[in-house]
Amino acid sequence: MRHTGRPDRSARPEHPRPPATPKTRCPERAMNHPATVYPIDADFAAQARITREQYERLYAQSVADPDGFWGRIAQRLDWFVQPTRIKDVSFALDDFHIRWYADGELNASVNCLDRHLATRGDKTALIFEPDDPAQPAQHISYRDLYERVCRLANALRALGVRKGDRVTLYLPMIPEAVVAMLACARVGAIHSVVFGGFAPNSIADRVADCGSKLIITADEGLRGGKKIPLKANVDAALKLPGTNSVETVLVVRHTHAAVDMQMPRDRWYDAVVDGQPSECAPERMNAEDPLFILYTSGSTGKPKGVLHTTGGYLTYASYTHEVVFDLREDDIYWCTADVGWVTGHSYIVYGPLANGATALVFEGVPNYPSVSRFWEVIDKHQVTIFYTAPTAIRALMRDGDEPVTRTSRQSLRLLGTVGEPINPEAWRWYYEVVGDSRCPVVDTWWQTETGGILISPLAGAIDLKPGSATKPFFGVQPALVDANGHVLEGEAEGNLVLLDSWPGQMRTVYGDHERFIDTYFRTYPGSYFTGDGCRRDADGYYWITGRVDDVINVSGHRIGTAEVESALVSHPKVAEAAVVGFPHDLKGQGIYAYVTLIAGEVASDELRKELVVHVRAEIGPIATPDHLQWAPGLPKTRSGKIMRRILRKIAENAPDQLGDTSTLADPSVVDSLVKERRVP
Ligand code: 6R9
Repeated sequence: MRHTGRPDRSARPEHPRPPATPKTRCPERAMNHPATVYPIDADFAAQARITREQYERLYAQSVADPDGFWGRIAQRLDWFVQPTRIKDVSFALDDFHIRWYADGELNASVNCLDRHLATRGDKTALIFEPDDPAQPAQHISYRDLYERVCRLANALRALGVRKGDRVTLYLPMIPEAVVAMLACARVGAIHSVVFGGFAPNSIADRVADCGSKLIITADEGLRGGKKIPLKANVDAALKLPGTNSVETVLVVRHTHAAVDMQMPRDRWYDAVVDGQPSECAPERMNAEDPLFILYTSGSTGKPKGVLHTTGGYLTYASYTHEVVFDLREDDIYWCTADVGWVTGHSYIVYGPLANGATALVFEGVPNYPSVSRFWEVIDKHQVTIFYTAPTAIRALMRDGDEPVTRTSRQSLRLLGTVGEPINPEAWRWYYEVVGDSRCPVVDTWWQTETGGILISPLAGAIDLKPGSATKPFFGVQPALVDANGHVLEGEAEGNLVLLDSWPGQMRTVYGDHERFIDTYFRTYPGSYFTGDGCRRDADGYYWITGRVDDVINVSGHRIGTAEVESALVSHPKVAEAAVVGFPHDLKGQGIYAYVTLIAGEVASDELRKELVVHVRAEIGPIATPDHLQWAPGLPKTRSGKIMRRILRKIAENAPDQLGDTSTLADPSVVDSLVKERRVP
């Protein structure tokens, strides 16, 4: 969003120590609550890649000898130059560095394509299932994908894109999105995928931050029968300041809608790709050369450009994909995420394709044309592994069992979830109704910053407890700390940190290395701070309780409260705004905004609607406030800091738990906010 300079949020420190008392949304997550255990399925374990004994042994090895372990794992990739330096990491603030495989050279697109051609050239790499089920699905073989990527990579080079240049991708969930990512990787350009649901201001911020030279978009997107004006949004974004770096916009013809083409800037994708050779020499990349930037929300300021590099990220994405999903050669694997999120990067594109898997790319939504769509697609393409978000499960659960049970789903053998804590009730429905009590569920905890899954069950090795992300992946060393930074042992609840690095870890915030260190390494010196609260039970299982910072997780999408606040205050009638999350049945968390108007402005339902529309236009529909309450005043300390703890309690409708309000400059504002609360 654009910053209007009013009011200044930069005063909020980036690394305060959050209280180690994350809120609990389900009883199983609370201390001392016995959880149901689903023992390892014997049939599954009999053929699983990792058994219980192997998990224990490999985990111990991975922690005792990271160089030996990760050196061996890196052999799964094809390298131009084999790495000999494996792990070179220090989280110490006076000697901070994170490097993996630093003397290795490789190319990610070669690993996802070229090396499969000899053995898997005709194997389907991507199955494309369009938004409209009446349109034909497409099967794209590894050879076909390779040729498409090479043609686009040649076109990018012809347009002047060189190693290290940034390219923004603003595309629907269509095969070209995958092609574009891999074509960037082939020529060494750093892609920055911007989710198709973001508004022009958000595109402009992300383009400006990384100085993109080229944008690839489509005429329109299509989701649930609705058209999304992607090209028009890019046009609007490029009128905003800071976007002059963009020389070229490539436009994929998707819906064939008429769009404005501004010559010579705008070019049709098919026109530049046609006639390009179907071979393209890959750029040799150092393992630590950047692969991509992905913007994600933090607790302060504008979204940060999370930067991942080539060797460690690809090793980690491909290895976790194989082990966590227990991948076999004939699997049909479907992850329902959008490539605009990290889940799409690691577990639709890089992990599966590096592993030579068949991945389904779905353009649509779970409830179009009916709420059986997911299950129909599973039957249609005989999907064996299905990976989705708790919010989708909760939404579909509302429609009852029949839309599920009228489909077969016999092909399924493993289910996964990601993005937010799953409540045990939704877990059980997923397990019993969707998976017919036959398919283990892997609840995978990770973050944009971590590049791949860090905590998850391995279905052949670890008993399942609904709602728990269970145990750390190889090489991952989680710890719980209290507000003073003391590491808690045994059964405990606290803030989740990671004591050491793993190859998929982000390397920096693009253009702001200090912000990277400040955000993740200064709160608990010597450890990476995740921003999540967590409980460890007596069996050593991890239960993520949710964010403990000012990040709201709406339907698995991260939204910074500061972003929504700055969108609100950019409206001329708004003096001040404070935004908090509150528990929401379907979305996990909803967005609750408190707004103080400029003196003389009159609160009305029309203005409330106008402000909601304004936020959508500034950021995008995912940031739509669920509730907007007029606040004649906000609870502030005498030094002027907003006490969000109190606002959270009011939004949660727990006015009896406001705690100490004595340090407020004017305690009476709290009473009036409680009285005026918007009852959902
Ligand atoms: C992959 C992804 C990261 C935040 C993370 C946490 C929440 C993700 C979760 C989960 C509980 C899980 N989260 N997976 N919480 N159980 N299995 O979602 O990345 O968009 O960066 O979000 O999502 O709060 O910190 P990202």
